[in-house]
Amino acid sequence: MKDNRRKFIKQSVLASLAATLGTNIVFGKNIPNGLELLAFKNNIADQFPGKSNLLTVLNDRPINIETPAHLLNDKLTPNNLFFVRNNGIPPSTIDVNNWSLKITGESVKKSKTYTLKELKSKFENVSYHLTLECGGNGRKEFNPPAKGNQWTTGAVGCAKWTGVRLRDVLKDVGLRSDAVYIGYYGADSHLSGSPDKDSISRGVPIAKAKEEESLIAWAMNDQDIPLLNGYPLRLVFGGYPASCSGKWLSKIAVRNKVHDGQKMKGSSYRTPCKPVAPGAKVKDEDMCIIEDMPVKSLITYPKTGATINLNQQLTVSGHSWTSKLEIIKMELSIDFGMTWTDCNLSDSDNKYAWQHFETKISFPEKGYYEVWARATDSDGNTQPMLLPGWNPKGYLNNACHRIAIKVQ
Ligand SMILES: Nc1nc2c(c(=O)[nH]1)N[C@H]1C(S)=C(S)[C@@H](COP(=O)(O)O)O[C@H]1N2
Ligand SMILES: [Mo]
Repeated sequence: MKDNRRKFIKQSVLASLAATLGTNIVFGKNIPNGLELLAFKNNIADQFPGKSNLLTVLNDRPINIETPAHLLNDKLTPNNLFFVRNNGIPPSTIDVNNWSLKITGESVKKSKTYTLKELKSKFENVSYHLTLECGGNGRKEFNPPAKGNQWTTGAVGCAKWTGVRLRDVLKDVGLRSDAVYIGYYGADSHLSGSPDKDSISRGVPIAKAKEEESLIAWAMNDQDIPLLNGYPLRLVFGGYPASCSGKWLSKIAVRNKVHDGQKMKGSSYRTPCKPVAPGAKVKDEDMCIIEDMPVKSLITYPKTGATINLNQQLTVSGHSWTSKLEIIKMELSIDFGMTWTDCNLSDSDNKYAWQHFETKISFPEKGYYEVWARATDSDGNTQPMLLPGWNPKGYLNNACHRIAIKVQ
């Protein structure tokens, strides 16, 4: 029966929608008046330059966007799918021709400033595949809940980063023997708009700064870094929480003490030095700065909720990463962790690159299953099946990733 009360879209509107989509809308004449097409809903690309519509926006002030697990299946995460974690407001105008980086602080012999052009020409240009993961990735699972962006699994990505080694630049500047830490400053502004406050100013111990893979980078996957990921210049430290990898990098201070910039204190990027009971109040002096990120893995194919037939084998793929040398074992379970099957695992391209796993699995009978994934690294660290230790801000959740599968 025809519903005559429904009002349909005008022919002229339909034509313009089709033109925008670049294709014919097959049953377009049935579109009710006022219905917003899904293709135009939540148009992330308009609001957040360089980012795909398929990402999940957790917050728009500051901008925090995560990547659904099934969109992380690429070996290197494309720029438009890479997550965004901002603490403040990105710079609105960027004069790339006059961009400079100042290296200063108590522990440099003399401050020195480099233009972007000088950095590119003066030092060896290098590329590494480096995984960046926000310390708060997986926060959503903690109980009692932790305040902050409720990241599920998508505050992680691995890209090819190109730039110069931080250690080459520090050597050129000349450090004093008392240097223990570096702290970064970026050109983004504090949410309050106050010019005297940094949105974030974190850093790493000097030994981490001097690692071979620690970069000052200007390119991501052979393109300019997207504005929201720190264009035109950023730090990249694999293996440490991504909060150390300063974006819109304008200044580095070489410190003779642990850097004391914005978000280095209190419960920011710090966890209890010793395990505590869920919900416990932890004294300030009992909190330690997060350094190495824990071993972890992610199933990126199939998407959770997939249905397959009993006579089919299911190909499961994903990535695993660690702050240690490499992942040496990758396993899947379909029986809630009672038994585990080894997966094929690729070598790592370089330290801090994620490694890819793929395997085919079969199911014994029809019904509901969960596929769980567990990585083990070269130091013997492995992932907890359920939640790891609770901490006030919900950092470092490296529990096994799970997807739901229905076999029919
Ligand atoms: N200048 C600046 N650098 C920053 C941030 C920021 O807000 N401002 N956020 C940090 C945090 S908490 C994370 S997790 C990473 C996120 O990097 P991405 O947005 O490129 O994914 O950038 C770090 N570097
Ligand atoms: Mo972060």
